[in-house]
Amino acid sequence: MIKTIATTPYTDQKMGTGGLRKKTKVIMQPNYFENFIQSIFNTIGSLEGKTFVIGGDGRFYNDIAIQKLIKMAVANGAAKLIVGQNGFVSTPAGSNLMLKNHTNGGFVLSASHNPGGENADFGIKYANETGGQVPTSITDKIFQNSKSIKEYKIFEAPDIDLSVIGTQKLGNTIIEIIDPIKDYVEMMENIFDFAALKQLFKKGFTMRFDAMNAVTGPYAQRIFEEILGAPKGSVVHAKPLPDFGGLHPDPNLVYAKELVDFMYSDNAADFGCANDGDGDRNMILGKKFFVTPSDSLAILTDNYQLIPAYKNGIYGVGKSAATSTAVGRVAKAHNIGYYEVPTGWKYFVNLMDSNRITFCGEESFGTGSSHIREKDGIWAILFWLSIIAKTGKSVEEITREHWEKYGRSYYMRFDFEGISTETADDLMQNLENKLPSLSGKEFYGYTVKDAAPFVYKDPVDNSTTKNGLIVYFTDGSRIVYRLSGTGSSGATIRVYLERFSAKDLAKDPRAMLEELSKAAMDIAEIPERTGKHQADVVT
Ligand code: G16
Repeated sequence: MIKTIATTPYTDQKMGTGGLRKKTKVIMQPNYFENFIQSIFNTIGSLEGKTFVIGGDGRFYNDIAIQKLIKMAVANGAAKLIVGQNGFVSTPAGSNLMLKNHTNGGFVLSASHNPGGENADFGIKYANETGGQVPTSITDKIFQNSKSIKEYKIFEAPDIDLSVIGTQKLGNTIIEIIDPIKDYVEMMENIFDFAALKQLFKKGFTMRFDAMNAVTGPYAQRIFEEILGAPKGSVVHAKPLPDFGGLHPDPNLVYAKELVDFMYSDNAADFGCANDGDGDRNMILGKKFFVTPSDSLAILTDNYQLIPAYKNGIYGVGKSAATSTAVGRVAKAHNIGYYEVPTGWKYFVNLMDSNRITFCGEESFGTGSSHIREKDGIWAILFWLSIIAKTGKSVEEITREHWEKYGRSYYMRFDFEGISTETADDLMQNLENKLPSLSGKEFYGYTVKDAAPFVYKDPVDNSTTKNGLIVYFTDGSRIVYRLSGTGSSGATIRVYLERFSAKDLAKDPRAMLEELSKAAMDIAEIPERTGKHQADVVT
């Protein structure tokens, strides 16, 4: 039976860079989740005849939220729901299901790389028929709707058993419970040369994949261990847990420490990698060697011809403005399109749909291609393994040869966390106001060439987005400042540093960027305004 429930609005349901992301307890407030979902349904109009994909990364509250979501979609008249078995679907697998089944979009319940648990974070990523997260024009409408919502609809019924694969009906809606891994594996087999990868492992190649107790463990076990023949146990932290076993499932040098320590030990595997909570991010390591995400994007792009799905050519490549310019040099050499967009994967969607780009990436450990409309952690790993299989070279050799050919962008990101929203907004406003006066000024040996906000005009829908402030120096170095759009409380200021060297000086990025980081602190008056003399997280 369809029930209409009266509700009162919340005023904080604005989606950020990666959907709606909040403390779990905020989402658990009475009607909070329901209000948000109904606001989406109200915004997109009748659900009649529409099909959605539904899943999540298995974090705490996933099981309860998914039942509510299914029953609300039924009450609102959806024709069909494609649901991952036990409520699990990784973000890239979800995007694939949306595209493959020609759906109207879907929901992945995840706060991505944020920690999970009752005292941690929960989130909702909402995608439309593109298979990618909706543009700001729609998220703005959903937010407006959420501020005046008065009722929501839910179908009254016992919880659905999500453990059994097959089709059932609830109200007038068909509910298809699927194996969320099968279609994803098929897609990967159509992109990469699996025979060559099997050969690689046959020859004794070793890898460690850290799934961080999050959604991709079972995907990785199926692909790398069962299909490609990597030794059993190559995938660690493989069982998805509601609190990720206490891990912070963000694959970077700070949070994937166990993997990093292993890869820098004398027992290291030939290849190390990790994914985040919902499987869209990746980290790549060689023996005692780390590849920055910006370099990874450049290296994958340079090697596209080695992959069967791309060997006939790629349209172009996109990167977020904060990502290093390394891939720009590759795009130039290959004479392909090159686009710089604001932070957030949704900005790549129009570029992919209009055949402007094939590959894209962000410094925040996201890499992907137009096979779907989200970034894809396992795709990036299979790409790296393919390069290794085809060239016979190690991760370090591949990267060093790349620097030899194209020069090296020394790159680091500094995050200043837990700052009050007011302090962070003031800092950014003050910096923006003084940008025009910076030209010609010198900071620790670096002279400012130009400084301006980053403004993006989408070539497809002509919308403009302002995101971050960039200071350019005369030697080609850059500092990018922006506020995070994914935090669940307070504000995070991100500062991105880049320094180009035509030759690899084989130096530690920290040493190469020491003066530039001092300049970054001074220019934005970070110590004076935040009381912080160093970043909380450096990646
Ligand atoms: C962060 C990253 C972005 C990324 C976003 C969403 O956003 O900096 O590059 O697009 O997370 O990523 P995910 O889908 O993995 O959560 P922000 O705004 O916090 O910098």
